[in-house]
Amino acid sequence: MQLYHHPYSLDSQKVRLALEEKGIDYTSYHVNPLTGKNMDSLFFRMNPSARLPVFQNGAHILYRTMDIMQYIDRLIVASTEDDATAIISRSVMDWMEKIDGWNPKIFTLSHVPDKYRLFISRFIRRVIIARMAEAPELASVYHVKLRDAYETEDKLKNAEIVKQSEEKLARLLDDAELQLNQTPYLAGEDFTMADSMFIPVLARITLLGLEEEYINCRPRIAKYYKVVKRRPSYKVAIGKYFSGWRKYRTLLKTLCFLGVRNMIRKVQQCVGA
Ligand SMILES: N[C@@H](CCC(=O)N[C@@H](CS)C(=O)NCC(=O)O)C(=O)O
Repeated sequence: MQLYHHPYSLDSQKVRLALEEKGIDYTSYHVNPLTGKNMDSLFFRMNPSARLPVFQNGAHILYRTMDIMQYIDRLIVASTEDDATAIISRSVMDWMEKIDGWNPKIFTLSHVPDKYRLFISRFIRRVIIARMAEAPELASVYHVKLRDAYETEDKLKNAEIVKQSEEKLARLLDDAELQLNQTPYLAGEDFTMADSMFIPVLARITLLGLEEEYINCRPRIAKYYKVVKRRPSYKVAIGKYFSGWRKYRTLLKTLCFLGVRNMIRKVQQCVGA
């Protein structure tokens, strides 16, 4: 089994947590969307949405996080005698759908300083155009991604869209706070797929430095977050990349790559001029 993912991708974190929790072994391929690696024609041919994560088991390729999560659960069913322990229950599924219903893109980008966001957005648009020239037969699908990038910039200028995304997150967190007042985990007494999907949302809030506003004011979530961060799965899928100085190392690697690329481009422009 192969997983194409990146530590920065929130949906990738959901799947990696689930795989760790279930003890499923897989080959990991990093595809950094911030450096446009998801636009490389080889990956793009397999996955024209260019979105992460992608899960492959032989000829079976899955592109939607919800599908991957359910597939992982079915893998466990197939390998255990006790079906009852592995089939996703209605309440777990309800939480998974609710969490999946919040798209972190606008929320995340609206909290990144304009200077960096515009730099990366411009860089990715250039990557798409370059890849389009290399693989003209994929031009129409690359065009969709280009349009996507412009549309995202437009959405970020629309205060109402940004507010809606914040409000949707706040509602999700309020519901979770109510639930965690009654049970230790989102869907009951045990850690489930719903928790694997929820923890990356909390980790994203932390990464953006918004814990005070979104987590600490909700005491049940704050307590739950402390508990789940002690799980080995959290350490492998998230903590390893984002705790303490490692957070800067992960970011630095991306920034170095972008900086060097930018420098090369400027040199090429000078030489060409
Ligand atoms: N196929 C995914 C979509 C996941 C998604 O939007 N992934 C983001 C990272 S968390 C991504 O790959 N963005 C890069 C892009 O849209 O080009 C799903 O249905 O859950």
